[in-house]
Amino acid sequence: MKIGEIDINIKMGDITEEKVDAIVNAANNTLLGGGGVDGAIHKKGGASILEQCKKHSGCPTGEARITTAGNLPSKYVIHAVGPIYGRTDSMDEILLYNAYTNSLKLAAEYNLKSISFPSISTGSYGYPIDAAVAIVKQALENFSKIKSTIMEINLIMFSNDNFKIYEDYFE
Ligand code: AR6
Repeated sequence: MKIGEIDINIKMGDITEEKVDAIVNAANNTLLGGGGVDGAIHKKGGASILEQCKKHSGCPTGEARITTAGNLPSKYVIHAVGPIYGRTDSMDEILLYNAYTNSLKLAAEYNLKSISFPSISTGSYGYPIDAAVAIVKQALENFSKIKSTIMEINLIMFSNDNFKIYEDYFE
């Protein structure tokens, strides 16, 4: 489907296998790795990603930082930090929105064309997928109104349940 000029693809898969300009990591404030997507990216991507992450000295929630992608097939990794659900009162929505929007803005600053996102915050950070998908769509719609180099956004789902929820919502 398209949102504005941008192709949006909802797919099942492992984000570490995406051959795109940038994959987004669901990172934490330290940017020093963890489990889930973060663990998979650092494990497959190798030590050069961690070396670059260390130089960023962390990342506030809702923001994003960029590194190259080491041994991964993408060119860059954008490390975005989503909120831990329920910790920040009414700030969860805006922080998740910011994590997506700031990742897209950073990709555009690097003149990138294609980017793949995991479902940020909906794993160990506990954000309900039905609430998250509405925020993701809003972020993509608003970003599409700004002129940028981004032509393709892939939303990579790791479970059939999440895939179906995304497909239903985006339709
Ligand atoms: N490809 C695509 N999606 C994946 C993959 C993968 N290889 N692996 C897991 N998912 P999570 P969060 C899905 O927990 O909730 C880490 O420890 C997963 O099923 O990775 O933002 C960090 O260091 C879920 O739907 O990220 C942080 O401390 C989604 O990706 C914390 O977890 C996000 O799950 C961040 O938690």
